[in-house]
Amino acid sequence: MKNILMTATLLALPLGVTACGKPAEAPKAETSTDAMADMAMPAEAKMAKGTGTVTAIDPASGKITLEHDAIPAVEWPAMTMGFSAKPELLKGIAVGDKVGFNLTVIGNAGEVTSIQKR
Ligand SMILES: [Cu+2]
Repeated sequence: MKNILMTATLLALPLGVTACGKPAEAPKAETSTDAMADMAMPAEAKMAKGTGTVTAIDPASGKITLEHDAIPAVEWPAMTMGFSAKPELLKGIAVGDKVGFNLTVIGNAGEVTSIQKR
């Protein structure tokens, strides 16, 4: 009986954080954790357009959370997730706004490069 309970507990473990798109790619050898080094890998970056609703925003730290519609260009289903964005892009944007936006996507992370109210 004890073994059955332990098995059930293991199966109930959370499967990890929600992330966009395909399963994580195999880890690549990286010698630097510097953000600028990551940005210097243009082969990994994809451009995408999306639409959605702002659910949280933090202009001071350059973060925005969007409940976005599906983004076929990067094979993302609709979901709510956080993006980085330059603080000046977020001026005039508020929680609840319906927006259209452009992204630079690297792996499962996206940076908003432009955003407009719809
Ligand atoms: Cu997403």
